[in-house]
This record gives sequence, structure tokens and C-alpha cells, in this order.
Amino acid sequence: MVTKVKKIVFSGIQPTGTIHIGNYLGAIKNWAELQNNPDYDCIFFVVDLHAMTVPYDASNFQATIYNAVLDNLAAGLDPKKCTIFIQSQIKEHSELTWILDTLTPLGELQRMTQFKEKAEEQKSEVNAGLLTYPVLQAADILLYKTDFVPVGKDQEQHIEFTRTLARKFNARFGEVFKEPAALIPKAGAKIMSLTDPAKKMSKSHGPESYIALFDSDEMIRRKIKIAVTDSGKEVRYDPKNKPAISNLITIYHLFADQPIKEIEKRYAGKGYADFKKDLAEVIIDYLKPLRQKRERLEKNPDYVKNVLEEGRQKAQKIATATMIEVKKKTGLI
Ligand code: AQP
Repeated sequence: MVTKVKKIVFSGIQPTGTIHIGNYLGAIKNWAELQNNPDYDCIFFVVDLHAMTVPYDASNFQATIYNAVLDNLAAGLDPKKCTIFIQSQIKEHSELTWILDTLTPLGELQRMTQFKEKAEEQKSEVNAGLLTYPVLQAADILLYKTDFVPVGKDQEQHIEFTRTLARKFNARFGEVFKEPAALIPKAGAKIMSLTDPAKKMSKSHGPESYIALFDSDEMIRRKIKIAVTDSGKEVRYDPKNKPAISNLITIYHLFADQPIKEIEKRYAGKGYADFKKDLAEVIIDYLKPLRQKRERLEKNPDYVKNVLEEGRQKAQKIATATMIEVKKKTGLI
């Protein structure tokens, strides 16, 4: 009997505080769907090393990392169907980063959109890690011989960079890495900020700009109520001319699983206020079971510990095997 080789799906999330609905709709929701596909072997991880590139509090970092794992389990990752682990527990990520660093032109990193934005945001703390972030990300992905990386639109440039590095390494040292492809969702790939629809929804733009996955019902109602809207009062999907309301319609469409046309029809002749009131309830209804699941998980730390240990062991096996190949090809002892 011929066993079919499964494609590797690999992606991660930073433990930098609360996960928001942008992270969920752009990435985690798709991860939870992909893990059900029998053709895929899914590996997801919490990228704590990446989170160290921005100012953070070491005294509660462990709790933040642990909470990110809880958030992802509550949001639908099922350890029976996928591998879940913590980046820093696999040393090979850092080891491969160094080797890939030596293949990376400095100018390419300086041109990365995320670096330019973050360097602007944290002017006083532009560390080298912020610059080499995409190299660590490439090492993460390549270490697992990844085929597909499900991410939001903002990560497209980093995946392209990863492909370039894989090609470069293979050309110079011999074939080791696969060239991964980004899997970007058709809708939800870039959920915009509630306070500024020109910017992507982001934790760093203040709590009113995003809805956290585990915000209270009251917080969700308030944030949607004060979310900026466009001039006029028509609930119409038109990202170019009505970016704020189009963003809210996208959120409605994805959480209610209803076509955009149907939503527009339902609110024809009604104003933004009616639409926003219903949108808040749609989000609340969707997120309720996730919150309940998180509460159950919180009471079961041993289960979470076991999930992470199993994940670590599976990840370690793959990472070790890849690094043996890498060391051989690069001439290291
Ligand atoms: N606004 C978004 N819309 C769709 N997808 C998004 N992602 C992030 N923001 C959006 C996707 O979520 C996954 C995890 O991203 P991350 O851990 O790298 O988080 P981030 O992009 O750093 O999130 P923030 O909120 O923007 O953090 P700060 O403010 O700290 O920089 C990725 O697949 C990403 O594409």
C-alpha cells in the first residue's frame, strides 16, 4: 500500500498580549479548518522569540506565553488534529536563523514593511532582532519543510522572503528546503482598525482599535458602538469609498457566515446604528463558546502542559532531522 505524503501546514502567533479578531479571522480560524483536512499535517506554535523584539515584561512573560496557548486552544486548535508547541523550546530555530542570517543581504531586511513600521513605532528601541525578525520567521518555516503557511495579508512579504532564502540556500549548498506558499484567506486577510480603517487591526494601536477574542460582551458592544464610520449612512460594501463600514461588513460576513449582498439587503434603508447594534450581537454570539472553552481550559493546566510536551517532542524530531541535513550541507562538523 502506498501511503500518501501529507503536506505540511505551519504557522504561528506572537504572545504579545490579547489575540484580536484580526488574528482570528486572518489566521487562527483558518488553522482550525485546515487541521480537519486529511491531506495536511498541521503544526502551530507560539512565537515567543519573536515577541522579544518589542518591549515586554519578563516577569510575566511565561504567563503571557501560556495564555497565548490557552487562547489558541480555545479558538479551535485541537491537539488531536495538530501539533502545538512553543518556539523557544526548540533550539534549532535560533541555530538555523544564524545560518540563514549569513545568506541575507542587510538591505533586504531594511526594506521590509513590518520593520519600517515597527522601527517608526518604537523609535527608541530599534533592536537588531526587529530587523532580523523575518530571518527567524524563515528559519521557523523552513525547519519543518513547510508547504503552506496560512497567514494574514501582512505576512505575505515575509513568506516571499522565506521562499527567496530557501532558493538561495538550496542553490548554494544543495537541496534541503521546500519553497513554502502563503495561504491567505479570500475574506478577512486584512481586518482593519476600528478607530482608523486605513490601518490594519493591531494590538499596538490601543484597545479601542480592536476587539479581543475574550473581551466581555459589554466591551464588544461599546467598541462597535464607537467604531468610526464613513460619511453618509448607507450600509454598503465599498472598500474604496466606504472603508470603515466595509470593514465592519466583512467582520459581520465572517462571523455570521452570511453573504455580503444579503447583509447589504437586510440593512437597506436602515442606518449605521441598527447595523452596529446587530453586529455586536453577532460577534458576541460567535465568541461565547470560545470564552466558555477557555474557562474550562484554565481549570485544567495539566492538560495544557501535556499538549505542549507532546508538541515539543514532535517538533523536536523534525527540527533535529532538518538541522542534521543543514549542517552536513553547509560543511559544519
Ligand atoms: N488585522 C489583521 N487582519 C488579518 N490578519 C491579521 N493578522 C494580524 N493582524 C491581522 C495575522 O494574525 C497572525 C498572527 O499575527 P502575529 O502574532 O504576528 O500578530 P501581529 O501581526 O503582530 O498582531 P498585531 O496585533 O499587529 O500585533 P502588534 O500590534 O504587536 O504588531 C498572522 O498570520 C497575521 O498575518
